[in-house]
Parts: sequence; C-alpha cells; structure tokens
Amino acid sequence: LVIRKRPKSLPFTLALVAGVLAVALINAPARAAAFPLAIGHDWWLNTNYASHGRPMDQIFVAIFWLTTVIFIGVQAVLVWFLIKYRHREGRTEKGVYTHGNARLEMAWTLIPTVILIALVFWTKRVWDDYRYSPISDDPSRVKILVIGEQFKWNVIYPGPRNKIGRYLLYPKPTDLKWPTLPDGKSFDYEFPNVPGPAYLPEEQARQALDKFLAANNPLGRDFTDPDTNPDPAGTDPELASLNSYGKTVGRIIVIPKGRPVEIQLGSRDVIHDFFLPNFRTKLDVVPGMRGRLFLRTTDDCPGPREYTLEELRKVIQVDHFDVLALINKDTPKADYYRPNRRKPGYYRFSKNGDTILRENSMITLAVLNELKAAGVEKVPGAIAYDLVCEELCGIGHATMQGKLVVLDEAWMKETPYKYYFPPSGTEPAGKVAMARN
Ligand SMILES: [Cu+2]
Repeated sequence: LVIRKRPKSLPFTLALVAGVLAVALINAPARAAAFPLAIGHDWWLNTNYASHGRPMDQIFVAIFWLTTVIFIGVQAVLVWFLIKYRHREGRTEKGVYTHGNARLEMAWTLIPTVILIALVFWTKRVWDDYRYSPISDDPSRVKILVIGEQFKWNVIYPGPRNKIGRYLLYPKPTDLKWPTLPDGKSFDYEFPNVPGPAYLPEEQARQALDKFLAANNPLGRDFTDPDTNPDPAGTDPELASLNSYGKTVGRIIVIPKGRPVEIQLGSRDVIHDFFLPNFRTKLDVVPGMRGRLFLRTTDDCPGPREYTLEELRKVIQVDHFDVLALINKDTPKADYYRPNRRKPGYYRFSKNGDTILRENSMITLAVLNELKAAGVEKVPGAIAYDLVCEELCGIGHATMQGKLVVLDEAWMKETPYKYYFPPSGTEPAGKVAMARN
C-alpha cells in the first residue's frame, strides 16, 4: 500500500459518514413510501402486491445502492492510484511501504461493522414480519394447502369450514389394515378375505397399494379424518368433490383480496420450492414437513375487472402475464353452453356455435383475434400471477409452473370460487394483521 500523506481526520470522517448512513438506512423504511428506483421497470424487481413485500424491497434497494456506491468508489480510487503512481522516467520521489496503520485499519474494520450491524437489525425486522407474520395467529386467516410433485402443483381448498385435515399419509405394505376409500369403506375389494397388506407377500402388497394410490388417493388424503371432508353434512355434491384429485391437480391458486392467507406446503416426492415473485413469498417444500407461509394482498393489488381487447394484448404481450377469463351470466355477449346432460355447463364467448373462450380459462393472444371477429369488446378478467418452482427438482423443473389469481369479494361469491373458503365476514374476528412499515 502506497500512502504519501494521510489526513489525520480520515478515519473520523469515514466513521461519521458510515454512522449517518446507518441511521438513514434504519429510518428509511419508516419515512419513505418507496425508494426512488432510477432503473427502468424491465430491469428491476417485478411489482410487489404483498403487504410484507414493501419493506423487503426497501432493504433490497438499500443494499443494492450501498454496495453499488462502495463498488464504484473503490474502483475509482484504484484507477486514480494506478495513474498517479505510474512509472515515469526521472522520477526521484519513492513510494513509502507501510507495515500497518492502526487508524486506517480501525476505520475499515469499524465502518463495515457498523453498517453490517445496522443491516442485521433491519433485516431481522423485515424477516420476522414475513416468516413469523402476525397473520400466523390471526383466527380469520383462510387456509390453502399446496402439494408439489414432479412436475406440478396440487391445490387443496378448505371449504366453508376452513379446515384442510391430514394429507400425504401413505399406507405401507406392513399395515395390518387396508386403507380407507373416499366412501369410508376399506380397500379390500381385490382381497376380501385378507385383513390388510401385511398378510400378503410384500411384492403383492406393494402392487395392491400402488394401485390404490394411483386410482383413489394420489395425495395421501386421510379419508378417516373428518377435516378432509369439506361437506360433512352431505348437502352439496359440488362441495363434496371440491378436493377430488381430478380437480386439485394443476388448479389455479385463488386468494381473496385483502384477507389474510395461510399457505401450507407439502411434497409428494422430492424437495420443491414454492415461489410467488409478485408476492415476495418463497419457501422450500420438503417431503415430510408442512411448511407455512402467510400473505395479504396490498390495497393496490389489481382485482378482477373488465379489460378491453387492447388492454389484454398489452398485459399478455408487454407485461407477460396470463389473464384468467371471468365470464358469467352478467357478461355482455356471453352465452351459456352445456354440451350434454351429464356434464356441467359453462358460460362462454362463441361464434356460430363454436366456443372461443370459456369461463375460468386463460386468455391467449390467438383468442383475442377471434374475440374481435366475434364482436366482443370487453372481457372480465383477472391477472394470473406466476407460481414457479425454484428448486432443481428434476428434469421438468423449469416447466413446473402454477398460477395465482386474486379475486375480490364479488367474484368470491361465484361458482366455483364460492366453495373455496368461508364467506367473508363469517370468520372469527381476528386482530388486524398488518406488516409494519
Ligand atoms: Cu419442483
């Protein structure tokens, strides 16, 4: 290190700057609604719609600018030294090789220490708000169970009683009794005289149980647990089949706007990672463990609304979001269609009897042209945010995607969403859970 002349007050000046910076960092989230982001939208974080996300973004931005300023400063000094002390013919002045400088070393140790301690306390506050959210003991929170498997997401809703019950419990070849079927009977129809798989040769027992799981219970739902049944009164077949496997697999996650939400996570096979970029929510999904995440949408989170075809084009092409079509009896130019008596009907846009777009499906660019040709001007819809797996869980990991849609109270009263959660206002009054910011 070459230093010719050092101002005596340098460490004190630097310590003062660091102190001011640290105080500014700690107080910044309390004062500023949002940090000014000088970098263009496409280069920056995507929009946050979770109440705990704003303080998270602020700490990210602060660390980004702190490290950027220090990086540029260090590089500038480095270049300045290179030029100032370059080799020149006839130069008589020599560099001084120092063997230590207590003040300077104190300065470059203490300043980062102060900054890092400030960041520790700030980070802990933001982390606690996210991971140990006040929503976690809010009795009015609605629950959702998401089960990952190679390579898709299964979504289970609690129904009006807000109960999920036991899942991911799989029978073993050593069990003395056959597992229970959805109708409450036991799985013994292939071996009526055998009390359970343990009484069969192991290979045969495995095959029988594999058959049971594939045909009756891929998610290991415990049919003896009354909490897994959303319709214990047996009043509504639609409600009773809410979480049948055909419906849960690949289903869209719907969350009610503004209500506190608990997302429980489980895995059927390997470790996955549940990541909602627009909701600053991310947690590994580990087999054998029930993960829990909490979120509440911000007030400015867009809910369902009517989109013109041009707006839809922009959202799909420029913002890269899918849009869920929300079509019902009140939608202009929509008609009701029921292909046959055994299947449920649905609302749709059509031309000459052909379906162009049906309710509860994703709007694509190709559909927009057809809608225009059919004279449709506006489509009610809701933005479908991405759910991605952020773990290298296998060869199909990159395509393991789900969608999350935020619906307002009016749409939560429509079929099929009305079956998903207790209606708003019926939940026990909870304390108001808000992210501190
Ligand atoms: Cu995965």
